[in-house]
Amino acid sequence: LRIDGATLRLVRLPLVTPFTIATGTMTEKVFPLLTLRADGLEGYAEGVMDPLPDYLEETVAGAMDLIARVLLPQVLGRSFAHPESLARAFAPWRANFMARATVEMAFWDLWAKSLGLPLQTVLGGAGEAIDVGVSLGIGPVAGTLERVATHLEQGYKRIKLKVKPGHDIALLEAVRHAFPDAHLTVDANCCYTLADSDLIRGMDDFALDYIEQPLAWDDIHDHATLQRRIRTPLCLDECIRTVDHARKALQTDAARVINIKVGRVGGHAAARQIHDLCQSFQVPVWCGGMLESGIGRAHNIHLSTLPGFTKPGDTSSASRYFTRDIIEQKLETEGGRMPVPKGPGIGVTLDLDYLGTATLSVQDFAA
Ligand code: OSB
Ligand code: MG
Repeated sequence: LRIDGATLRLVRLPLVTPFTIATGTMTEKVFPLLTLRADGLEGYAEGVMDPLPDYLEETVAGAMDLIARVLLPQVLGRSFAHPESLARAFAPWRANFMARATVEMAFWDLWAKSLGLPLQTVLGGAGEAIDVGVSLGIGPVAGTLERVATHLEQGYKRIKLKVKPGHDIALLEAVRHAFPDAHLTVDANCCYTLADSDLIRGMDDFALDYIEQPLAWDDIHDHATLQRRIRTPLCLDECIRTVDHARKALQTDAARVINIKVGRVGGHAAARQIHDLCQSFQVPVWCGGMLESGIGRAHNIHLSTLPGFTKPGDTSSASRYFTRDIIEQKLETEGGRMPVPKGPGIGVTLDLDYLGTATLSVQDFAA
């Protein structure tokens, strides 16, 4: 399949409600949106990096530059028989897995469309819908209790509470007391250190399914130490950017669950390898999110149909994030299940009208 053109947009979508995590508050989603073209078909993907290096080291500006100046020139006018050979073209570069994923994922969509198959089928997944939960940002405890109640009523399969120092044990006491049977987890986005081990051990009292990424974004070793001190399983997110990171975490018992974000690990090829590796360790995985638009969400949903994704993911209804999405389809859950978009590739199409309004810049590339 020869890539004969590309369009790189910078897109901005206002969020319905601000989203606060340990590292700060987001009020809008700004992201690179890439279109790759071949044989009259289009493949789409978005980058999951933030404007500032507050989740991982990548930034929107850095990724836009790398995609436009380095990665696209490497693939334009070239033929790739399989997405894995495209991923190999990027192997010499250091890190920048989110920028690579943007190009790699758009090619998976294009390649699946060239075969006339849904993305889930070419990835090895199956099924018409996936189980999802919600990720609730940091806010006053009373408001969080209300949001937990409404989302449980809507059928969401798991509630993930964002925590940070000073907004942790009291929150868990209140939520667990009000919802004794809820499937609960927490996500700390790296805001604790091993000096907080006693506090984190205190979370063992709340029957959490797992504690997500309590320690530093680049420190698998300290997570292994922490896991020896607590009963609740640790789930790694930020620490896992490559298959090798996953291997080291599994071999050292630093992660008993892994949050796979396809946009964080360089794309679907690596996401699937991490999934396979976790299966061989009998470690469950689930698909995280980065407040993506419908394009990124569709990719996440297809990936989530692989058999090792046995825990509910974060790809909840698009209407929780945006008043209007940049795709024509509506990605909404029904009783905590998100339907897999049908048709070739990711199965969703751009709403070019609204995309025009939401676009900050456009660059076109020809082979
Ligand atoms: O750590 O999983 C995270 C959102 C932005 C940055 C990091 C994370 C998150 C979420 C929200 O938890 C997931 C979503 O609803 O898309
Ligand atoms: Mg996380």
